[in-house]
Amino acid sequence: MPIVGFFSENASIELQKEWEKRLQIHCSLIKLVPLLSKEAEQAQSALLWKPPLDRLKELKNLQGLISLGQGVDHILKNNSIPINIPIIRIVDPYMAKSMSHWVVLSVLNFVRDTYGYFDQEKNKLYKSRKELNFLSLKIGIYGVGAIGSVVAKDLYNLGFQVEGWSRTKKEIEGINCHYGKDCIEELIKNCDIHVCLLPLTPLTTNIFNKQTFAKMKSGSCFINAGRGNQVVENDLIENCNSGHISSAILDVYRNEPLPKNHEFWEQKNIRVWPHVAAETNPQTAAKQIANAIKCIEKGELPPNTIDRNLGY
Ligand code: NDP
Ligand code: OXD
Repeated sequence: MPIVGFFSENASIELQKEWEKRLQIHCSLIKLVPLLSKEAEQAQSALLWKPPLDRLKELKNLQGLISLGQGVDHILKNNSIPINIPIIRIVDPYMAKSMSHWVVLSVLNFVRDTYGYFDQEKNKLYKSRKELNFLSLKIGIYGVGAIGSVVAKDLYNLGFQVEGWSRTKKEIEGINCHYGKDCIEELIKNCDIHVCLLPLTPLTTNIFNKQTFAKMKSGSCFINAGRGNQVVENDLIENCNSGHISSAILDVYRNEPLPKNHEFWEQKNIRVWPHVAAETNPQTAAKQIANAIKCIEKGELPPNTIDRNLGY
């Protein structure tokens, strides 16, 4: 019987039960036990979101770690997981579409000046505002992987010009794709709306900083649903204060939950979302997780095992 250690930050026992029920549809023998319980000592695999990493060191039977999200930075955080333990992530088209909805919503709110109209409504002001011509707006998608490629295509189908950036060469119909460290400039300098959907790795940490913001067009919109540590937050605040970045829509932060005294809350042109752009859906993700658990039991490498050298 596969015993799986379960930990999801702030989650209730009900959530654990919900996951167990969903996983048992695909493998009736799977049993989830709390990662911090004695029983977890028998677990060969663990299903995790922001786990206490020290606890993993104590579980000597672990043969594989499964992320409860598409990102794995929460497991790799302090480099404590031995290289021979595979780390598996979710790759779920439901999440890609869900992210696409959030990015489209954010882009359209910027383009149609939704918040400007909300303010006018409060003051009973019936007046048109300056309209942006969407045909001339370029959107840069940083990270065109499982999620970013879907977002890029959906924005293109809405009539926007879309540029993509990745580590390796990509061909996506309708999207002007760039790759490699130096080519990030193509997006930074030429796009009006910047959307970060990158995984957090040493190479993407602090990638949006004073220098990158300075190179963006004045009045740019910045959207981040990748990871908070990709942005130097004080540099973003400075650029939002000066209006060089006219609007920022954020879903992820260096410290989560975003502290109550953080300046982002006060900034008029920054919108704060609580890391909900694309939430994991047990209904759609359970099959691949059950399969990963079965593979780990059999000593096989599951699909969507990350490359430890790349960190994603
Ligand atoms: P993928 O691994 O499928 O895609 C990552 C993309 O980033 C790829 O195109 C990859 O390039 C590119 N990339 C990685 N490193 C670099 C680099 N150094 N230079 C240029 N490009 C780079 O990941 P997903 O699309 O599944 O997820 C991306 C991230 O989105 C997650 O890691 C997570 O942080 C975030 N996320 C946020 C959610 C939220 O609710 N806010 C929900 C889900 C995910 P290449 O294709 O060449 O490998
Ligand atoms: C994820 C996330 O990585 O929700 O899946 O951030």
